[in-house]
Amino acid sequence: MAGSFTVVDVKTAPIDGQKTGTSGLRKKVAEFKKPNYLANWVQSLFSSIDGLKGSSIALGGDGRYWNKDAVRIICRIAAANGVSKVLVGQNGILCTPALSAIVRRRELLGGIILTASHNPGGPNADFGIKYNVSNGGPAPESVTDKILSNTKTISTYGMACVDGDNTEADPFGSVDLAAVGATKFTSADGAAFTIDVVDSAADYVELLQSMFDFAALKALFARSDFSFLFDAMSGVTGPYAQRIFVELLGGPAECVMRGEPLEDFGGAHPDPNLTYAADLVASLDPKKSPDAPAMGAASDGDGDRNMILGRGFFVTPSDSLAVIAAKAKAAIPFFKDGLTGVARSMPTASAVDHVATKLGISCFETPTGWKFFGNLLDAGKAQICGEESFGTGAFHVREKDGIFAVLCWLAVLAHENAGTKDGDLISIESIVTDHWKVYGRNFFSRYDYEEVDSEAGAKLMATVTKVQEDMVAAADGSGSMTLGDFPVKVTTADNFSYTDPIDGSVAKGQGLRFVFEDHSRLVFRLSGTGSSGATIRLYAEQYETDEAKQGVDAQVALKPLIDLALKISNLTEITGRSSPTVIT
Ligand code: VG1
Ligand code: CO
Repeated sequence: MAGSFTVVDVKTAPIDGQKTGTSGLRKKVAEFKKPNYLANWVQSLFSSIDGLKGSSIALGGDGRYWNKDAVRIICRIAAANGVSKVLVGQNGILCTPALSAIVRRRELLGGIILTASHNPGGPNADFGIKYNVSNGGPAPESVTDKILSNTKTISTYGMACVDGDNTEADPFGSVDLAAVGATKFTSADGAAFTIDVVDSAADYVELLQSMFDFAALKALFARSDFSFLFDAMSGVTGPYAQRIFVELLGGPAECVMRGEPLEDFGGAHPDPNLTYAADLVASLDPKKSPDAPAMGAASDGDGDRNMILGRGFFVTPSDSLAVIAAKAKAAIPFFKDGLTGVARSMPTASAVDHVATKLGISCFETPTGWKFFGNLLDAGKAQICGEESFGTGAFHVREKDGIFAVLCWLAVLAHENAGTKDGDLISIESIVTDHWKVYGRNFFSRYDYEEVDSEAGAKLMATVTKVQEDMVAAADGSGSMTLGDFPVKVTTADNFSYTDPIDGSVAKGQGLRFVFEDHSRLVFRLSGTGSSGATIRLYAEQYETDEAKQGVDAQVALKPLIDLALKISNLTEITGRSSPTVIT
């Protein structure tokens, strides 16, 4: 089938507040639906990329409300801007790591992801858009800064229309997004444009199959002492999980819960953590569920986050990263040549640092957000990366990858149990506690105060900055400083700044941190992914090498640090919040 279209320049004016946050532009659906809102941003994006004319790009989203409408609008703007082909995931769906895989494998110019990730979906909830560059990773700040400046000066955007008199109707409306296949169109001045609807899973699943020993994982699934439960949280990963855990690994159909992608995620918050995946957590708790599976896992709305659970045991993302890095070479074929480096975001607990030291490899500390790992991965300086926010990934794509992390843990379990008899499964809990014996335990917790008033958020950061300034001013030159009457001295009190070791770009103001002499840390930062108000994140970490003290509950171990943080920041008074919205 073929058709034709005419390019029309539509008049518009700048719209405030279109700045890309930690991971794309995220706003309420109502905001995105306002006239020209999406079109302004997309045109500003296209105006900032080199090589757009004649290029091919990928497009897909997490299936949330308004996903398909946005796909249609973006195709029209892409055609008007001279893009020659848009590869759209079937039904407009692509999980974030799958989009990254497609961009890389098919050597595309880039890709657009429609997601607000773990934020709720639906007509009254959130929508989001993000651009990934040719390495498959989120656009660096040099690109997002250009997009922002274009949003401030935009006066027209291009739109493919049926003809100059009919600017409403979609000239590509005949394309069935549910049917895989390419449809060609020609513009009035002879340019060709193709919408190619591609299988949402094929490239990505093949990539994962090439990285892991699926036969060994299948053998693990076949053991009677192993069982597995995956919570797709009604997000995008359901069909991918069905394909991998059920069809390829032989798990029972019930091993995927909430496997059907829903536009509003069933009204839930598709964020894989102890609060929002409470049903999964309860299913893994042997006190509540006597038949609790040996392993549980969940991923978020767009499939880039993961949570790993053992029977009655939560693996913190920081520990997960450290264990995967420690076992990668032996347990995962993709890493058989070993690692040259690992990387973690600054607030992430330093568990992986101890592994890097032992392996004699580099360990990089980057600002929050996956875009900062891109250069390290491209340059081969790091192969595995992670964030405390349930993000784990490697150099196979340039996004964090939820299902990849789950496969890593299955591979670790399969490897550790290669010699055990059915019935004697070495558990996830014992793998992690054994890890602590060797490397020490990094207790970690994050307190989120969501949607506080923006002014209160700014005031809190100003208060903590002042505390830091006063400490630094009072420093006696001995290299350590005092924080109130806290018994442990502070060695660093600053606002984290990062210089990219590859391109020298500098990212300032990435979080207020206090590092203590015993390697404990407190970090304060404001979220860059919220759609309204401010979300304050408080991170606490404490290192414990004494085996006898490693079994304590993290909240108990971290209480003195958290109390200190609340006191010095005056958080309760400034925000009016006596407790956080979410603790992870
Ligand atoms: C949060 C996390 C960060 C993560 C980002 C995107 O950002 O802290 O680690 O990379 O979300 O994750 P912020 O600025 O709100 O703290 V996702 O799953 O939204 O793509
Ligand atoms: Co996500």
